[in-house]
Amino acid sequence: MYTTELQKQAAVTSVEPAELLAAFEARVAADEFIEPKDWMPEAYRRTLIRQMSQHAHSEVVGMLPEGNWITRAPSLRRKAVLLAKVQDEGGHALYLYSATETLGAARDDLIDALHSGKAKYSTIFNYPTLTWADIGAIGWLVDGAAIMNQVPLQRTSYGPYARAMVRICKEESFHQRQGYEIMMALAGGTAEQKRMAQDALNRWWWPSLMMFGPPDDNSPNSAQSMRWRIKRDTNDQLRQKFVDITVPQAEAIGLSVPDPDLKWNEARGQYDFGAVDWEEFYAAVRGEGPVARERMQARRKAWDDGAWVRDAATAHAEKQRARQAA
Ligand code: BYC
Repeated sequence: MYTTELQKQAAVTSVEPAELLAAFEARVAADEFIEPKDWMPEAYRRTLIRQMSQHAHSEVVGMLPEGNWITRAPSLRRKAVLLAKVQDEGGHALYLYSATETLGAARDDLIDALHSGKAKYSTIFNYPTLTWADIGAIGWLVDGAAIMNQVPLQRTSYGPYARAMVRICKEESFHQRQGYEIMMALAGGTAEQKRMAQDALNRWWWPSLMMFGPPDDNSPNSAQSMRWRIKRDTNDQLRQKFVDITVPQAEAIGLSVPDPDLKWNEARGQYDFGAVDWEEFYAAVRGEGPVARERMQARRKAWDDGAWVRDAATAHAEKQRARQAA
């Protein structure tokens, strides 16, 4: 778990030698990447394990709402695209779990934490996907919000996390476009299709704004994560950017954002927007979202159903190892 004697000593005694800490901070300040074998403060390592594993869990749980629509996609083309997108999310989780393992975390422990409800995952995936338009809204808004958050993470201070983000962002960008294209088709279709698109936007808008996390003055982790350059922008900065980019996209396809207080502010060069319902957000964080229970049940069932695959893969690897040794 610990790659150098100094790391081990520092972790065991909780004493972080001042010169190591100073060197670490200087490297972060110089925008150098911190790599797995480098010394790092315990709290930095723990913060990364928390954020990266929760990010991985979000990708895994995020496969569920869209997975529900693979068999019901309205055409073969839509089905093939959705299948590829959901597979991409599984891949993102794998890169992120692997990157988290470089910090000394065991994958089984991370997965246990998800299944026992100890670890969080994004609140957004505790909302149901009621119509096909929700698949458009998820791609456009949820993946759109994810990109807004993840593009800066390509320059996060921990090397393996930053590099995982490069590939993830390329794929998320395709996901966002496929979602917007679904919304464009629906908004330009029959009156009923346009109504579906508007209804999906109405239901997904506010939960998408919540994805960026609590407001800055109520975000316990932000200040330290910004200092360590784990986070490169604050929750509120990213939320504002998302609103500014997304509102014109809604207007371009004739949909309206469900916020009576939304107004362009000429002086700021940004939109003013209404208050997010933070009570709803905290309830979802506590696992009380509309379909939170179903999501965790589906996740645990998938894990149990997949036991034979993991057993077979382990047996196969052992056989290969034994053959090579012989
Ligand atoms: N949901 O101090 P804060 C995807 C928690 S997947 C749940 O601001 P931080 C996709 C937070 O964890 C996208 N919990 O925290 C997949 C903290 O509690 P803990 C997922 C939330 O970490 C499939 C507490 O609230 N993206 O796009 O500085 C299909 C206080 O918050 C949420 C990532 O994970 C939330 N929304 O900032 C389609 C990005 N927000 O952990 C799409 C990586 C906050 O102390 N993560 N909490 O117990 C991050 O950038 C940061 O962790 C956050 C939160 C901005 C999310």
